[in-house]
Order: sequence, then C-alpha cells, then structure tokens
Amino acid sequence: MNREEWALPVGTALDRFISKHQEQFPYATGELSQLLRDIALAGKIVNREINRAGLINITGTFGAQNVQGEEQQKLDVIANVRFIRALRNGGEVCGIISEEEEDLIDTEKYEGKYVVAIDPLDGSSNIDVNVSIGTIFSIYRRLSPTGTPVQMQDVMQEGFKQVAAGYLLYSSSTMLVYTTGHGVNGFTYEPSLGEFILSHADMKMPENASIYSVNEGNYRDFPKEVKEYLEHCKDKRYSGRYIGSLVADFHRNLLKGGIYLYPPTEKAPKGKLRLLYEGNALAFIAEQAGGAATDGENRILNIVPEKLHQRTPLYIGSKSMVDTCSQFLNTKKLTEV
Ligand code: P6P
Repeated sequence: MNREEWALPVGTALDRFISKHQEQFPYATGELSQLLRDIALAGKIVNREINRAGLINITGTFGAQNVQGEEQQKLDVIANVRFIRALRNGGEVCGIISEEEEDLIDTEKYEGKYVVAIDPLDGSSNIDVNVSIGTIFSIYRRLSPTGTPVQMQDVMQEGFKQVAAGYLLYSSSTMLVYTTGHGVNGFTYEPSLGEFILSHADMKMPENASIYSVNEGNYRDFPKEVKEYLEHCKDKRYSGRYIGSLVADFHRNLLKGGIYLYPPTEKAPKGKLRLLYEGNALAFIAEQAGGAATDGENRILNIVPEKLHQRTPLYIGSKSMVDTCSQFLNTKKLTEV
C-alpha cells in the first residue's frame, strides 16, 4: 500500500481519517480505531483542564511523589486519571502502564487485544509557567491469550513491536500526532467543533537540519564524546533550542529538523527519559517520519525492556544529525581495538 493510497486531504476530521484507514485493513475489526478515538477524547478533556488550570486552582503540586520520586503536579494526577479511565472504559485495553503508576494496571477487560504505555502529562514542571506540555502513548497488541488477565510480557515488548504510537501537544494550538506504521499524520484541535482536523499530512523530518536541543546546564556531567559532538554543533553554528518539554522539543524538530539529546548525567547515569512510554513512542514516530533514535549505541526500538520504568539515554531526530552524533559517541568503540 503506497503512501498515495493513504493520502486524505488536509481538513479531514480524525474520525473519518481513522475509519478511512481502517478500510485499508480488510481484517481490521475496529478495536484499534476505537482505541485511538478513546485517546483523542481523553486528550480533549485534558486539554480543557490545562487551558483553565490557572482559574480552577489545579496548578502547582499535588503533594505527593510518583514512582520516579518526582513531585507530582495536580495536572499530572488529573491527566493520569482521565487517560486511565478512558482506556479502561473503552474496553479495547487489557493493561496499562503509566509514568504515574508504580505497577502494571489490569483493566480487567480480558477480551481487550491491546496494551498501552503512557506518559499522561510530560513536561509537567512547565505547567505553572504556561509552557507547552504533552501526552505520549505507545500501543502494543497483547501476547497473552485474550480472555485472560494482562501479563508483564504484554507490556515488556521491544519498541519495534508497537502497532501505534503518538503524542498530544498542548500548546498555542493542541495537536494529536500519531503513526500506525504507515507514516505520521498531525491533527490540530478545533475547540469550536470539538474535533481534531488533519493539518499536517504525511509528516517528514527534514534532513537539512541545524537545530540541537539539549540541557546545556548538564554539560559538565556529559560523557567526553557528547561534549565533542556539542562542540561540533557549535562549530557548525547550529541553533540551540531547548524548551525543557520533550514533546514540544521533539515536535519542533519533526517540523524543522534537528536533534534532541538527553545523555547520561551524574544525576541520571542511565539517562532521564523512560524507554517504555517516552523513548519508544517518539522513536517509532521519528523513524516513520524518516528520522532516527538511539541510546548512543543501540536503535531505541530494538532495546529489550527489563523494567517497567527503565530509563534510557536518548538521541532522536533527523537521521543525518543522529548518525553524525552516533559517530562521535562511538569513536570510543571505533578506536577500541
Ligand atoms: P531537564 C520533563 O520533566 C522531561 O521529562 C521532558 O519533558 C524534558 O525534555 C526533560 O524532562 C527536561 O529535563 O533535566 O532538562 O529539566
């Protein structure tokens, strides 16, 4: 099926887009379509909460920490509840892992064919200062038999086994960007209609890229090879852009080209970002848009998960920039005899 067959005009509503694409799969029974609709609905609800957060006293901290030991923001908790409720009630999902939940959630929907890994609200430290934040999700087909409770094997799958992945970006406009393995499409939310509308069809990560995105405040802790790559970027007079919200930094690079780096640091020796509900989803999107994503040595999508909340270094973006970065990072390997 070539991309032209998938092409639908800008202005197509998400529901029609999902239905049209389902028609391309004669054996599709509609569960994945419904699951995508459920995620979009929860995204609309969370979008509404975010847009009025300052007015209804839901900014600031919740007064508890999540499994990562990070201070939960009130909106972290609200988003987590909204997405888990939407996924559980939709009936298509037998299990969920969430950044905000220590353990695998058994939805008790034993006929559900899918499992979802989700970061309900990424970049939440930016909420109170009105900077863009996002939701990131990965969808896998379960491995255990339907009709039984979800098992760990269902969620501990390599990223290349994802059936779909995407993110919501709550920003100057709210967008839903996702892939089902046939390219990447972006939908802009039209609040007056309550609809996501196709605005960015068949998105491609520009190869002619000159933006690097990294928290330079961690520079002293970076491995020597990372410092050498960053010096290379400065020698090339690339632009440094860092929003501090992964979805926003990724989305800018998806549109304009660039690389986002979160290397190992003293505070986060295995990197800060989580493999299952941040790295894998964005790596799938990046590759579907012609980009690349590694942990400095391995393709992100090939990493075999060992722990639910395991962290990974992340170098993701335009393929040419990720490849050049990899050459710097592997000089140690290349020169080791
Ligand atoms: P730092 C937000 O907490 C987040 O998970 C990503 O959204 C963001 O890219 C990164 O951490 C920012 O981390 O250490 O630069 O503040």
